[in-house]
Amino acid sequence: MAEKILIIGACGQIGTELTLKLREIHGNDQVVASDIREGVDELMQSGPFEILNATDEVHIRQIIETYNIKVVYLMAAMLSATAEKAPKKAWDLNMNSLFHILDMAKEGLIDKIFWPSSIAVFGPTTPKDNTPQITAMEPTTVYGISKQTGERWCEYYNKKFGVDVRSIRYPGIISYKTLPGGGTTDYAIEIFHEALKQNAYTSFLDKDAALPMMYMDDAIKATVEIMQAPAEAIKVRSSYNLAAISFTPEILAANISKHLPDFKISYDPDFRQAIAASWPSSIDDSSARQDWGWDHEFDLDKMTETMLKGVGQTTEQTH
Ligand code: AKB
Repeated sequence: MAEKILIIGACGQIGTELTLKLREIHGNDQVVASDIREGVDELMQSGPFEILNATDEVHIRQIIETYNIKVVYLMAAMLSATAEKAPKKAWDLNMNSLFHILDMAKEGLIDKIFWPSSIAVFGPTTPKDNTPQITAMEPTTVYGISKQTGERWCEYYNKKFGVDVRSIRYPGIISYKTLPGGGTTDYAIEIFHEALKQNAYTSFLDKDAALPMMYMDDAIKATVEIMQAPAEAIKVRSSYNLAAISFTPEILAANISKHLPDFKISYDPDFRQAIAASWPSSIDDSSARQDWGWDHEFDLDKMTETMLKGVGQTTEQTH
């Protein structure tokens, strides 16, 4: 029988699309979605759902035992910008949820874990361009510190206890089905909504703040592929660098202008600019490409066209 899957944080930006994809692959009843709140109709109506606080160890165990879960995707986390406003709460959520799942795998209750890391593990002392897999990592945000610490614990549980935990350092993920929640890279989504609503956008990052980004379909493809790869192919047990496209707000705006010639961008950087400035501009993901065959499909043009179409359709539906 196929292994049952639990997604914790299923209603967030990545969790929503990941749940739908895993239900398509494994069957709706095989994939249990959970979150602290309910999600979009498509997710709520397509399979089992449980309200779950990711820090509630007793409740997680209960769900895992009830559904006989063998694989967990732990997508719940407080992202970079929000975490700066509630550092202790962010640390509590990001770290305790991970420990609960790692310990359940150590006990043999579950067989496999996916846990997302982020480009936020890097900091001002990291080489900015083509950031290597192994390099200086001195994150300056609470979110980055929690992800770097999490990576160390994942590797430790793998080496010491044989826990099969797999991870990717997501760049900024761009999508339209569910809005992102409190990240520094969120401008690259807001810009599409505002461009279609009022032909103008004020960016909270500087015009030349280059960051690594990826369209959602590529992020989901990577997540599914790393989990399907044979265990011996996954040589990095902290987290893999992953890359697709890199651009600045100015470059993205110019690309949107190809479709909306009157579109205007202005800049009013806030505290998120300092976070962006501490992160890489582009990423070397050759380890992921070599070890488990990662390859991206969406370039800047394809992503821009898909976003304009997708955001346009969702806006029409809500009016
Ligand atoms: C954020 O901006 O916090 C996230 C991330 C890069 O992990 N999108």
